[in-house]
Amino acid sequence: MNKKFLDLGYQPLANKYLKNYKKLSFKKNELYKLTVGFNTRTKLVSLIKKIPDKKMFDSTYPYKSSISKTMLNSFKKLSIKIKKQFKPNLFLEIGSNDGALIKNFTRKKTICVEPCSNLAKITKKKGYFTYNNYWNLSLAKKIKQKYNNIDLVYAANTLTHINDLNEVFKSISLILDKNGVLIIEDPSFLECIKKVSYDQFYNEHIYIFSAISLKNLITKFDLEFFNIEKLTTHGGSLRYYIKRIANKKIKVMKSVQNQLTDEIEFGLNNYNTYKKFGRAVYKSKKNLIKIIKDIKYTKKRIIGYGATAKATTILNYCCIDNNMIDYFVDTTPDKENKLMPGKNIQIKKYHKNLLVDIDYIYLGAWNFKDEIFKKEKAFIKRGGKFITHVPYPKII
Ligand code: JHZ
Repeated sequence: MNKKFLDLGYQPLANKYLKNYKKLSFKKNELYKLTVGFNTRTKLVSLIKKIPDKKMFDSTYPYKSSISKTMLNSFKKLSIKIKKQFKPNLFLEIGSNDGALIKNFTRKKTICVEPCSNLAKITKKKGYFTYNNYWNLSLAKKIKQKYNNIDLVYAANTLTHINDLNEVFKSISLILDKNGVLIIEDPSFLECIKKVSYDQFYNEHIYIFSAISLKNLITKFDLEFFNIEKLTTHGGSLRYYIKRIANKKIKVMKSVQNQLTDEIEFGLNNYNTYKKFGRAVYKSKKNLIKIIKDIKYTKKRIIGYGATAKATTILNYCCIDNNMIDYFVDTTPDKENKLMPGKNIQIKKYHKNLLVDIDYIYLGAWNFKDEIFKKEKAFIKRGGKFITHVPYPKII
């Protein structure tokens, strides 16, 4: 049974940046109720109202994984590990985006799957074989007819965006070699709850996995974890290494039980933990609004840094508009001169000069705090301050 524990109000689609301001309406399906539930049987956390994938992932999807050095480094490191440890014959990536990971592999040995045609075009242009498709059973059957030696499947920040998880894993199981390895990485719900990073919830993130819930899911497909790595990316993620249960050549590492134990001890099996998180979110909202209002009372200027999907949740839930935040800066070309979804806050193409007479910066991309702080030494040196809501609203 899916029991609600969080209500983030009416929210627009997170990655739809409009050029001109318009008041969105839920009657016209421009705003959707964003509520989150915990399934007491499967332990899976999911949005209660799910949006059809075609509405979210289309030919205008703006997010590019290559936009940050942090992600490029993380993918580079992983590619070295994959080549050394698994030596794959044929590598398939689900949700290859702009090829931030795949570019570390040779073209002959790779297959990309990407539903957004603007992104699929990028990897195609670079010479990587790319299926411009959603990941589903009919695509998996097509791939299976052509290839029978896919021994590594990888998906980062992708599977939690797909509604039918049973179909997702059935499809992976169909194409994966019997000794093959599946690697998945996604934000960790344990980290999300510890950091009260409720902005991980927006319409694209249909699910947030815990190791407990993912274990329950993959077991149905005769799959099991053999390693779980903790990552600092995207605010604290887990990288799950998965194999078929029947494959005894690969040993299951201690890290698997360690993660499961940590989650059980924290109470992730328990609905009360989720209800407590819901209350912490409400408190976080109130405190963030107070910080921003107090600053505005002193007539100081605040801008946003990183027009993230996550920031859409914050702005709309906390009712923050351009009376509070003057504008956002962002390096993504497709977000330039557009507005934060649901709000009248403009996004400007990042330039150092835009920070010159600014007193405070709200960190929309708090998950890249280290990278941003390194870049904005001059702002910090002259006394500029950052505002964040993670792990609790504060000025840094
Ligand atoms: P970032 C997206 O979420 C959507 P978002 C998606 N659903 C998902 O799961 C995650 O990515 C993985 C900008 N930036 O990664 C670039 C700067 O301007 O936190 C991006 O617009 N300057 C697929 O949008 C944004 O911040 C910088 O120096 O929440 C970061 O977006 C840096 C480092 C970033 O994901």
